[in-house]
Formats: sequence, structure tokens, C-alpha cells
Amino acid sequence: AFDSGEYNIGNMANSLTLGCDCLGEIKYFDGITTDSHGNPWTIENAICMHEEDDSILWKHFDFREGTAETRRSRKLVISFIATVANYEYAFYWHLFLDGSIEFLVKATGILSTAAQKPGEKTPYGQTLNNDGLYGPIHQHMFNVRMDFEIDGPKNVVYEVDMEIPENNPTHTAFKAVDRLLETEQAAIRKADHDKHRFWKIANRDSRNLVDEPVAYRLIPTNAITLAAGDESFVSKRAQFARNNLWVTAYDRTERFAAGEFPNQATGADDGLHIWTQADRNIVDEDLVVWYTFGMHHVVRLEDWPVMPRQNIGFMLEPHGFFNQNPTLNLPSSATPSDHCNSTTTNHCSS
Ligand SMILES: [Cu+2]
Repeated sequence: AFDSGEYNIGNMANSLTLGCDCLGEIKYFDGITTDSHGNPWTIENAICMHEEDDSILWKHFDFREGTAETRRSRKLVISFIATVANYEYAFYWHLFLDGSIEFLVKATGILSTAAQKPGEKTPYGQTLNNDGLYGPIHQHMFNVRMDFEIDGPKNVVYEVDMEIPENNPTHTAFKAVDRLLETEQAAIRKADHDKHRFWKIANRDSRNLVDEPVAYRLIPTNAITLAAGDESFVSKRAQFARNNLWVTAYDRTERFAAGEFPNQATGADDGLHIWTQADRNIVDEDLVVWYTFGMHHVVRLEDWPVMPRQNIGFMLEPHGFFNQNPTLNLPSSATPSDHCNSTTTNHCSS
């Protein structure tokens, strides 16, 4: 099932309540959507924005002076939670003080279960009890469409891999090598842990301190692909899920990875795999980056009867976008009444 395109996940957004889903100073936004007849419909408090403490951002203890400087990280959290029948998907954008951006899906709710003969154990799932209940192994696939504008509309994407040079007498040298992705076909890529691969979206007309293009990097965490075989019906319909990275030249009609109308679609007409057949130039163009990730859910006993939330997501980090750490001017987060800031008996910095 396409939870976004078929179930219409936005219409399943919860109305959030203070103190349960978000904490602290909160700004709520209503969700304005449409019912099945096209009539406008408001979901009150569908989107929540608030700030959270996020541990330390940077620190250094000077062992000669006996002093320490610490700055705490805070993140601006923008979230909504959709209930899709048995399951909850909570979507979070985290905006950090150092320019990093995290996208997380928190998966929780109730497993979709199936029956087997009591006393038997299927290899295709986790037996949950001795009464004939099991949770099938399954996947949750996500694709995020990102219309990048790194310091302007003309961007490029590099694939960055670790490479080991041939002239390497101590066998300890390694380097990061940029490879420019020039066309849409060349930019259909998979993550590669052995090469410590990431992708870098850059603006070659905008240079940083050391004359390199300003850039953000996409860290491909939770970079799974579809487990179902290429010949399966699900794979033909969800071809976006067969690769982790897609890059397209911007077209305002290309909005959804599986196409505009996924209901009953065969996958033969629309979607990323169709658009990229044009193999358009993506060098110094207005680009859209599509990232496929997800959760390969091998069910465990602890997921029953309600599943502790599992985080699935990825990071966008400035990579030469700033000329130095952009958080040097952060005030110390301690307050006068805080034990961290006592000038006489400061156990945090003395
Ligand atoms: Cu699951």
C-alpha cells in the first residue's frame, strides 16, 4: 500500500494535544486539507513547532588552564503524526543551530499480524505467542523530495566515496573523492557503506573560504531498498524504492516519487523511473533530489502489543557552506541560577 498516495496520509494527521506529543513552548498550525468530495476540511493543531534541548553542541576542556567552554545544542522541531489504520508514523524535521537538518520518521503503533497454526513457526515472520499469532516481516519505504537551492537555483550533485590510493606503502592512506553526477540516469544510485558514501549538493558559482563550492551533504542513513524482487508487482509500482538516490531537473509537474495518481497504477506510466528516462542534464541546473530510505522491519517480541518507536531518517549537513563553525557566537546556555554557571563553585567548568 502507498500510505501517502493511496491512503492519503495527510488526512490522517492527528490533532495534537499539549503536553503529550510536544513539550514546552509550542506553536500549533492547523492542517487544511480536502475530503473525498473536494470540500475544504480543517484538522486543528495538526502540526506542532517547538524547541528541545539537544545535549552538547560543542565543548573543549583546556587542560593547561583548567577551564572549559561548552555550548548546548537546541533543535527546532516541526512535526505531525499520522495514524494509518494500525500504525503511527510521526514525521519530524529537526533544525539545528549549526545549520544541520534532520528528517526522522518515528514508527510506532500496532503491528499488522497474521495467523498460523498454534505450535507452528513461520519463517516469514516472528511468532508472537503460542496461540497462533505472528508478525510478518515487512518494509516501510519512504521517499523525500527535496527541491534544493544551495545559495541559488543552479546546483550540482557529487557522489563522494572513500578511495584507497595505489601508492600506499603503509596501507593507511585513504581519501574522499568527488564524482560529478552529470545526468539523471547517472544519478540513480545506491548507498555503499564500504565506501563510506555520501552525496553533496553544491553551488559551483558560490565559493567558500578555500575556493570550493558551497555545499550541503546528504548522509544516507537507513538507506534500504525494496526487498521484493524486480519482477514483483509491488516493485514495478514502487520503482523509486529500488534505489536510494535520484536527481531530476526541476519540473513542477513531477511531485510524487510513484507518480501523480498511484491508485491502481501499474507503474508503467508515471514516477521517477519514467521521468529519468529523458536523462536530462543535471549539471548547474535547478535540481530536485529524491532520497529513498526506510525500515526493514524484522519483527521482534518487544514490538508487541504496542511497538516502541523506531527512528528512521537521514541528515543534511552543511559541507563548506559556512567558512567556519557557525555557532561560535552562541551565548553560554547556563543561567545565573543554574549550577552550571555558578562562578564560585562551578563543577561544570572549574
Ligand atoms: Cu513495521
